[in-house]
Amino acid sequence: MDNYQNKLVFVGHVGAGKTTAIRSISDVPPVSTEMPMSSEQIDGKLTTTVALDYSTVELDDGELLHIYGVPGQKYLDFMWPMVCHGAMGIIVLVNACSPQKLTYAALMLEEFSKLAPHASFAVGVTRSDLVPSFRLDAFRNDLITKGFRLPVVKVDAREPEQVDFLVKILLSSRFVGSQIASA
Ligand SMILES: Nc1nc2c(ncn2[C@@H]2O[C@H](COP(=O)(O)OP(=O)(O)OP(=O)(O)O)[C@@H](O)[C@H]2O)c(=O)[nH]1
Ligand SMILES: [Mg+2]
Repeated sequence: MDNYQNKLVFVGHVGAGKTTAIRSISDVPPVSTEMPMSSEQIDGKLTTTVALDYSTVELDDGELLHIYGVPGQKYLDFMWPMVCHGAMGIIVLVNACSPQKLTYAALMLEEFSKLAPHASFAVGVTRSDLVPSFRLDAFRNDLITKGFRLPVVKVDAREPEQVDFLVKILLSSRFVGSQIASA
């Protein structure tokens, strides 16, 4: 029987940085199925993950964390329950460049909190360096207004230290019991 206790899931829309984040912190070469983008490229991104990303990372205490990346598009939602089953943490990645970032984040949080009611949640905003007008505190407040009070941080998915920090925020919130709190 698999042990799902140490399962962490990254979810987000195309280009949110799931594959990049998982690569950044993996101890082993991640499993992912990259295919050329069928529609127009997004900011030079040439490939998209057609199924899941999967990898592992060893925590400081020797615990092995299983990390999955799952697409956030609604038409792929059949994958969500199996990936989320028993997950202890879910990180929603949103692309700061996306005009729909608030809608996407709220939708993901709503859907995934139903699928993994015992998981801890955090939101990572990627690519904020490309949007000088982006304000993290305003985004965090917008999520609170929509009913989601949880850790929200900027993260450059290409930077292992930043992704590691986000994972640590999530792991620490597990001990203080911060499932999604109603605002
Ligand atoms: N400038 C900038 N680029 C970033 C940042 N975070 C991630 N990226 C880039 O954004 C792109 C994210 O692409 P992926 O990691 O493939 O995104 P994904 O979520 O796996 O996308 P799909 O598999 O298509 O659903 C990559 O080109 C990263 O290098 C950031 O904070 N700043
Ligand atoms: Mg991907």
